[in-house]
Amino acid sequence: MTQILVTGANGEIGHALIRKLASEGASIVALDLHDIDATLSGFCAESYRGDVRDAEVLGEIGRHHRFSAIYHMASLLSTSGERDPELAHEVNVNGSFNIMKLARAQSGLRGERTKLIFTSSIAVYGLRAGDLRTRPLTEREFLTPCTMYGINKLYVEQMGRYFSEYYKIREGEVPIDFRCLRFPGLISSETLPSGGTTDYGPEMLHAAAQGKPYRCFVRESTRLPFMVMDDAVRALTRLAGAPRSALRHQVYNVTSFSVTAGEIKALIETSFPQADIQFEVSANRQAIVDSWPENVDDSPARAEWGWAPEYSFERAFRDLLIPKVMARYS
Ligand code: AKB
Repeated sequence: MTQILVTGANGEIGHALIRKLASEGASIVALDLHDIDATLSGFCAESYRGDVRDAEVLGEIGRHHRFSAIYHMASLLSTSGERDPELAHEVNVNGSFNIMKLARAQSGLRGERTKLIFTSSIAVYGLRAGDLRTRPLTEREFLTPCTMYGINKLYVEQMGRYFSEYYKIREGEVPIDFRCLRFPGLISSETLPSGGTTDYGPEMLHAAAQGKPYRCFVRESTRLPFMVMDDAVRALTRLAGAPRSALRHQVYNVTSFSVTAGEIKALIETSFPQADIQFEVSANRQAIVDSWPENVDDSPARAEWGWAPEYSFERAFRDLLIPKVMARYS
């Protein structure tokens, strides 16, 4: 039986994705640096504790399973990457290279292309002072990232494209089927991210729901694209399910709404009027978000595989996030 491997299983996206894949009847193998969360283990056929940098663990996984698809999410995020660029490079690049080798081996063993679904980010863009941040960027412009994380993501995008489309050195080699989404900031009611620079969005919400004060580390006027986790997971599974013949690209932007930190605060305050949210800007983290676009153009995803978010800004907070965090912390 073919299975699906999920790396970074305990992470934000991993949590939501595993539940969704399990609800669709998939047999899931989970990989994470730590023991799989108790809340997830019931959804997985098997789970491994291990590091994507460890070729031995990946070799063992590859010997015991046949994967039709691998969702590769294990990664250090942008702020963590700036704190330790060497570790970020090891995990985000060398770890991804190991996963790519696993996908290639699986394609060979199965005689069929294993899908490698990779989560990239708006961090691949690098705008500088004077560049217009308001125009939605296509997948091909301003690819001059200013963080180690963005550089790592961009490189893995290119490596995936190479192994998917160009690497034909060995006779009879079956290429991988690389598919990649560039995500904006993600907001979930279930989990909190750690080490990212868009974290202020979800952190503000969870702090307000718990009655805790929150000091937002970017300016009130900072505008970035965001998406709720439900839409992110739908985008991933929809891209994975699209027929290869429909796809003309390997890398797709997806987005839902573009809002300022002040607008997020104001909407949260309509449900949590006592929320103590103030702005105390961190120059380093502000510089990171200032290099990212205010919006991205996701028209290729819409045209080629029917992407459309279900949640606008108001709907996401009023109908989904706020009721769920209220129930969670009450
Ligand atoms: C981060 O802030 O590092 C991530 C991202 C935008 O990829 N959320």
